[in-house]
Amino acid sequence: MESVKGMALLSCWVSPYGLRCKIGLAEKAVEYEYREENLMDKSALLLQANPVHKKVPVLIHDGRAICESLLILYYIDEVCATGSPLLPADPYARAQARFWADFADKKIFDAGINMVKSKGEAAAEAREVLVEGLKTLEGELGEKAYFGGEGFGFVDIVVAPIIAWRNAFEKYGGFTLEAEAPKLVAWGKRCVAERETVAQALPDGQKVVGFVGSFRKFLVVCLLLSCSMDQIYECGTRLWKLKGEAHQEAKKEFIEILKVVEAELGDRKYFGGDAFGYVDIALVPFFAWFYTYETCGGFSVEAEAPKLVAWGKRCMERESVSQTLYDPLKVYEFVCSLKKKYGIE
Ligand SMILES: N[C@@H](CCC(=O)N[C@@H](CS)C(=O)NCC(=O)O)C(=O)O
Repeated sequence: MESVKGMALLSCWVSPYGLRCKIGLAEKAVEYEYREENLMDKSALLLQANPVHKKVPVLIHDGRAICESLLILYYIDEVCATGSPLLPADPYARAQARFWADFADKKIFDAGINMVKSKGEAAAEAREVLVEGLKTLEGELGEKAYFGGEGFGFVDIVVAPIIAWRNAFEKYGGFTLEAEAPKLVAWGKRCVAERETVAQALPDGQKVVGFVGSFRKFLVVCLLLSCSMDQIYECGTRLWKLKGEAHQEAKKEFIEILKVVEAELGDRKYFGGDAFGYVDIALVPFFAWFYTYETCGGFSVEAEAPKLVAWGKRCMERESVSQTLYDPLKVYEFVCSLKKKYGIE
């Protein structure tokens, strides 16, 4: 593992799990290096440091990695003599703090993130867990200033990232925290007003909303992409393998798929906009198959989905594509040889 002297935190600015570590490190007055990770393109260091989950946050201390945000907080509390202790001294109070930290993970953050990542029934189920969790957490806070009593402590650190995620949870959950758990709102304001460690660590709630919005779009594209790729391949195979009615059905279905994919492209240059991106990379190999599909299917791809053909030609202007894709005639010859092998015709 790349040698890291002292402490380094690998995280992503929006990760609630990473944010609680930032607050904990600030509370312990620990000096450390912060390394922002791109979760779409994880660093070799992150993959080496957290080979099991490959997730942030990871704390690296003198070359050794500690994974999982709660374990990071326990660790810094034990090894750093600076700042104030994070966990209470009394064993029973410590056990209680650990209980609520675990509760916050499962019922608030895991549920909330599941909710914003899903749709339909799954999103509704996660929302229910989240809202129930928030109410239960509010019950635990009761009339206290902080979860541990008068002073800001461990459970506050663990839960604090909700202050930044609140807007996103509200937007995609269709509820307001003020209506469901007003004391938590007041607690959040208190944390920001009274603890610089919190105010400085947390990103703006609207920035988190923007991030979640883009992430949801990305997920929709991934879903469309994986469905389209499977469908094109499966339906395209039926086009050259089957005859009669089944062949006619495959042809109809194939043209429908082409139209769905073309509608997603719209008037954009590439699937992601002006820049050639991963959706283009994933779909463009089919462009070399269009000739085979239209010859075996008895239709013209250009007539059915002209924008898709124009997109394919545009992609072919890129050397990375033109040098990689096979000549469409070669693909057709290959399919003819397969047909002979399988005794089709
Ligand atoms: N239980 C873990 C959760 C960490 C987690 O889910 N991290 C997310 C970012 S919020 C991540 O790294 N995701 C990347 C991936 O799943 O590939 C913790 O408390 O540290």
